[in-house]
Amino acid sequence: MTSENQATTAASSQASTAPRTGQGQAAEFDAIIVGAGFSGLYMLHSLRELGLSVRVLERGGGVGGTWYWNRYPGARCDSESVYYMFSDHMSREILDEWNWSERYAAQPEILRYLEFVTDKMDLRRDIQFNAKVTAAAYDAGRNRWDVGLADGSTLSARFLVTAVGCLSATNTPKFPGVDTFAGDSYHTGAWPHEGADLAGKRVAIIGTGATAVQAVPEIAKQAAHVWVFQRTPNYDIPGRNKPLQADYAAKVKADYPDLWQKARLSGFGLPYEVEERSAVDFSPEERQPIFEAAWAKGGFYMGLETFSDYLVNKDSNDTVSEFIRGKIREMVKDPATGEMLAPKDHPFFTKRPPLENGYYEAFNRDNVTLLDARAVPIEEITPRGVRTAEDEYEVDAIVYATGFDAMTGTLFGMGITGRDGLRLQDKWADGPQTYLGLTTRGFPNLFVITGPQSPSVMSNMPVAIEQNVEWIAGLIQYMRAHDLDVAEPAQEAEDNWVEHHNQVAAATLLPETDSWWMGANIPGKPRTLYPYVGGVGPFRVICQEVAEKGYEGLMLTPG
Ligand code: N01
Repeated sequence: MTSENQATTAASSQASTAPRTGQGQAAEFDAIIVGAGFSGLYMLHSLRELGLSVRVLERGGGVGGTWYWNRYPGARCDSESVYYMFSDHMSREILDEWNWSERYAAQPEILRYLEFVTDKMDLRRDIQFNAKVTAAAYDAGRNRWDVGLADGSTLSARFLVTAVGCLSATNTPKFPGVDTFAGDSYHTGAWPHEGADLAGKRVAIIGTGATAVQAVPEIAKQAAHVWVFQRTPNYDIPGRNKPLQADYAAKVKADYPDLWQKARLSGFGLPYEVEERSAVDFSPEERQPIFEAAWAKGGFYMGLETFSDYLVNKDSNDTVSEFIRGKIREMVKDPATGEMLAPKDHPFFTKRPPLENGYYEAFNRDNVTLLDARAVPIEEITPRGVRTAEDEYEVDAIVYATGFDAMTGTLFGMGITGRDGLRLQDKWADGPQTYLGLTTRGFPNLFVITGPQSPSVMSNMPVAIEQNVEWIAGLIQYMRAHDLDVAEPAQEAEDNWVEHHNQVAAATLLPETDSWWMGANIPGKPRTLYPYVGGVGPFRVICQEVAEKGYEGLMLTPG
């Protein structure tokens, strides 16, 4: 832990919102929130506004969540910075005051932003750092959640809100010999705070997802040689990162009221101009300039502002997929490497398309070698490096950019137990069962922010998070106003939501592709689409209607 983090921890140990504690009893709160990233910070602010006593439990030594842990070289957001922040719903003042330096902010700047928000909103005093939740059990008799920490202490609360992020449980494949490597091993999602010295080193990077696409160009600049082990190539779109122009930033600030509203009602939480049209209704000559314009603009415009049916129409998707393959072949000098980097086994956007800033160019360097880990899989990790069926690559460091046990990994790791001892992982053994992705039957007063079956990762995250948090806070406010103590979805409401979620998923091309969105990256994980793909705006409307009907679908009862 850094000295800065130690200081933070000491300061935070004095929580301000006075818990009710008797001798030998657990500290009692109205609400416990797990996680101090974007979600946990806004949830804390919202519940404090309602006058609740709240404790945030954060396993890290500081705020930031994703941005606290993911400190690998090149880490930055893939949503444009001006939309990757809290809206005026958190604070108009912060929105006005904060200025981003780049089109896509890098990790240190996003972390600084979250620390700024934390201090500005005076949130730190209710956050307990280095507090890893190991158990959370619902006691129906007391209508309370008892929460146990790794240090043996316990706390309890009426409401338990998980704000643990979608990508917080790292996944390191169980290669034989993984623990025998004599050099340095790093997972991008748990990067050392003091950094990793890769200068002049021989480095193996395993994985080619959005993380590796950011890390490879930066590591290649320092390392003696980099071997990239690619199992599946992706459709990487140019990010075209650049310093943020002051006049552009000023215009966005002036337009924020409209832009946020547009983002909230959009498909993916971004205020882009989406034209309802299919690529197949245009001739190749008509499509080309549309593709070229989006390619030149950079960012998710390629997926969101060209044609609107890529996820439901394979023929339409084929046109954009072929366009991107052509661009990749153009950018990479060695034709064989370019061909290896061109994805052919899945349609565009059925895996999360990474944004690249120098990824393809990195393969034009003499010190970067692409290896086909699909054709020649990694067989084992040895004390010297990585061994495939054909060769052993002797390296000084291995970087695992191998992703996460997304969306359920961290939740299951917290030991959540509901009514009658029901464990969350048992209830969801065949896949998540939720009502709106926010609640699940058998777990009264448990609320999940950006959980499975809500838009979550299918959205620019802050927009999805604000909607989730405001809905949960609205429900708690409603319960207090009506002297209701217990909220739990009715079986029928939950069944209907799961069915709707599955129907929407089945109407898309997404289930065909092996992706972490489908749970396919973790052996044994139920294969289902984890995020809700019906759109951020439509989801918001559904949730609003539920609230307007007195939280229809939830059984709300006095304690
Ligand atoms: O993880 P991934 P990630 N042998 O799961 C490979 C978000 N994000 O950390 O595709 C060999 O996408 C695996 O291969 P394959 C974003 O939502 C956001 O890169 O399964 N290879 C794949 O190439 C993103 O989608 C930002 O065949 C193995 C890679 O490891 C999500 O995080 C920035 C393997 C894992 O890719 C996750 O991205 C970065 C094996 N045994 C990331 N096992 C922002 O913008 C796995 N792989 C904020």
